[in-house]
Amino acid sequence: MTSGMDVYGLLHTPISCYSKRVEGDGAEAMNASELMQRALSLSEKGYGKTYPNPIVGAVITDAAGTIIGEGCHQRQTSPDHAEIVAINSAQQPLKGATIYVTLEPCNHTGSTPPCTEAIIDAQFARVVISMRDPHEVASGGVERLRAAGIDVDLDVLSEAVQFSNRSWLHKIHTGRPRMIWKVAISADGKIAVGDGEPTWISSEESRADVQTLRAQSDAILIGTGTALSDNPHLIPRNTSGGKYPDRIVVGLREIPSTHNLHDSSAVTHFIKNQNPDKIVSELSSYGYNQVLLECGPTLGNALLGAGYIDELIIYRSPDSLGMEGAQLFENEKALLASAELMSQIAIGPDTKSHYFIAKRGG
Ligand code: AOF
Ligand code: ZN
Repeated sequence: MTSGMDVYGLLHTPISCYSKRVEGDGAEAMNASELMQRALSLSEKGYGKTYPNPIVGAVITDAAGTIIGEGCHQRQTSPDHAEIVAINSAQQPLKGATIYVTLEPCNHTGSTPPCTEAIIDAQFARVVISMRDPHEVASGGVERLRAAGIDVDLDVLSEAVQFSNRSWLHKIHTGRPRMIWKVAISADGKIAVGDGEPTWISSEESRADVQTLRAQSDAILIGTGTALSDNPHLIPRNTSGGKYPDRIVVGLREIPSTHNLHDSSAVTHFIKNQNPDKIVSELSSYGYNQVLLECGPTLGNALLGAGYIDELIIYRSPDSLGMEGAQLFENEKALLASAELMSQIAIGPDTKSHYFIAKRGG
């Protein structure tokens, strides 16, 4: 178990932008891993804004080690890859410069020309890469750059970068989005059973934290039960605008056209099916990297039982519900014992625990 502010404790909280700037003759130059850390921080600005593409950041230094350009990929506003955004931000010639990029530069013509060609044309001396690109269509960048006489270093900060891009990597490897089930439960593992009115178990602080989770996801999924009883909007409150996550409503019941989910603030897909395989196959067809589940126990446990939940985020309040509540998980003790606790932090009066369902390497 890890807790607190290590790299795994920063889940869904972008590592704040590295502020150390290099001045003068480069005597205090940031080392390769510090520069890659900066590229990683930049890439995280893309969370929720790049699907079906990965998050990618890039930093350019001159021969003295001074930062002269940087950028990240934000597909919703521009198809330009991070390398091109960084190159375009530089105000000086790039001959002999080094580019630090979190993902191997692409070697294909897709929405844009190959980044390898732009790097070769600009006469970079060195390319430092965190992780290689497993996406077949774009791969081969390292070989292309080396063939052009450019020095290429690999695997700088690769564990942290792979972790930050785990949803996209998961999609590339499995063909389906990474699914994160977020739940709020009482100290005794229960949810309120009520009269249809939304009942908040978690604190205001936890509910504010959920807004960040929403903003960093490509889609938010609920069942028709939640849609009918809570009439949610599912729009993150603290984003700087841009496209909001798609809304996915699963189940057979009709949602009246007056409900908030029918408004035009975000795309809504209605999946009229209760079969976990069918639900996930439709989600996969949309190309999402990450889907946040805010559904109730029936749908959540069905997807969990079918092996489709990859991560669990539990906001646990200090209060017990006793007889007033119903157990959320079918067998909480067994579930949590077999999961991997990645981080545990206090949020207001609540405890936020983040689990991976399948243990890494297990
Ligand atoms: C990105 N941003 O900064 C880098 C990417 O559809 P395309 O043409 O934009 O190509 C997407 C692929 O390009 C993506 O899956 C990844 O393999 C590679 N590199 N993609 O979206 C970037 N460097
Ligand atoms: Zn590219």
